[in-house]
Amino acid sequence: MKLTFPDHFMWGSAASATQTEGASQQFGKGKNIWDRWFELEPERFHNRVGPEHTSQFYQNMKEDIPRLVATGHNSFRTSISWSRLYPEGTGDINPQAVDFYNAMIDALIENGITPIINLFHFDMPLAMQDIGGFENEQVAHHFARYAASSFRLFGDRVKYWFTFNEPIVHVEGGYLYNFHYPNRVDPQAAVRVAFNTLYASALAIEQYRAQEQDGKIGIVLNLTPSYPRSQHPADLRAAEIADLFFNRSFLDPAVKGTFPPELLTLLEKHNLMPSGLGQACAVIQRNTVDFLGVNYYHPRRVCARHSLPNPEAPFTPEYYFDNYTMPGSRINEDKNWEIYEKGLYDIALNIRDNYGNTPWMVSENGFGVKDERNRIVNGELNDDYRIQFYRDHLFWLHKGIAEGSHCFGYHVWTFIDNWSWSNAYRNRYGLISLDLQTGSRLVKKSGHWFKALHDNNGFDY
Ligand code: BGP
Repeated sequence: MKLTFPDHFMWGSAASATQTEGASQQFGKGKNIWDRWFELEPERFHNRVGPEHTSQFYQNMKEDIPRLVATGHNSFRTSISWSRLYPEGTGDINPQAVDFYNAMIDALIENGITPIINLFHFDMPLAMQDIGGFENEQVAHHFARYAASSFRLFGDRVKYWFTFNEPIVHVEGGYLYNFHYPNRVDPQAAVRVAFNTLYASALAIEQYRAQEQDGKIGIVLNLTPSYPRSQHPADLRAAEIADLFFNRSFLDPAVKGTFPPELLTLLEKHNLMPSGLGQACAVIQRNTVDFLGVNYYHPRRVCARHSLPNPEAPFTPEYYFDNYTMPGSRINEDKNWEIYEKGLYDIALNIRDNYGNTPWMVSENGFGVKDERNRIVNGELNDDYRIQFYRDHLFWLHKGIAEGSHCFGYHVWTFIDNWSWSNAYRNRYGLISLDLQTGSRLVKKSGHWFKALHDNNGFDY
């Protein structure tokens, strides 16, 4: 069966500034929270590899961009590093950053690749974190100024923008579960950070529209469908609440401009509602997205809690459910993530039916593998497992599109194996394998397969 995708479908991959650029404290860049955390606790990074040791896109950009063409890209998402453009987060612009991003955008376009530019991928400038990060509403305004400058500098050529990548992740990591700096467990702060992030996103969208640039702006959300263990009312309720906290908390305000009333009720019940939100809510309501990016790696399965929660413990959404491993599920053991391709179809229909069929793209989907360099034989890396993963997800995506969901692109994570936060190079995801010692690049079998996928705008399934 030949699966063909809509005309002008966007094929490509996603990456981010801090994960690829290297030169993390050179060429005028200010520190961000990753530079700081690595200085403080290098042992929390896999093999003690920090943000300086990335694929060095800053220096290799001119050679790497043709590799995008060789691996089937007609579009590519990366981010601007806020602390490279504004070393202090606000104040003066770093002219070297302007030169670098101009050269990158121009080179992408010269190679026939549509640039999709994101403004924030977990990388808060340290100077902004030092004044409270998104706990401080002022930082939302600084973000909007940085966004407005980016539109003014690059918006003549960049026509697809994202404000944030997976904004719930810096909330979870930094303020609930301790896997990002500032490593706090503070639900009150988490809610405020989440709220001010949405406010910052809406302010940036407002700035974009004010510049009348004839492009589109959206947000990337990691929508992880919540599946109940069973149809028992308690399990169904658990799944509904997980969905409220982990998906609808950002999806509803981003697309509809409003928060799910039940989420607000739950936050009130736990005394977590921030005060003084009126004006910011109006900004969020007025500035919904033109389109969505959806990152999908794995589903979430939940069931009713087996024990009563401790009412005195710091609140986390798990107050209302237990995570659940479905017997018989297929797991990527290297990540301990379930593989469930149909999740992409369920997302497609959810957006079609409950979010006004907003245009969207798969902005990340990928398969991380440990010690993948050991699989190189005679100079080739035959990552058939990854091709299988893409094929099966694309089958379900195609079905969702055939049934009317308005998806216009599919990006994998990622282009060249890249540094991934505290996991560093633990899990390799690239279409191209990176030798950490020499920096040399090797196109994996999936990279060649992706080129054919792009050239045929589809594949035989
Ligand atoms: C996504 C992030 C990416 C990337 C990816 C893989 O959620 O947007 O930045 O890191 O996950 O992550 P890991 O290497 O930790 O498996």
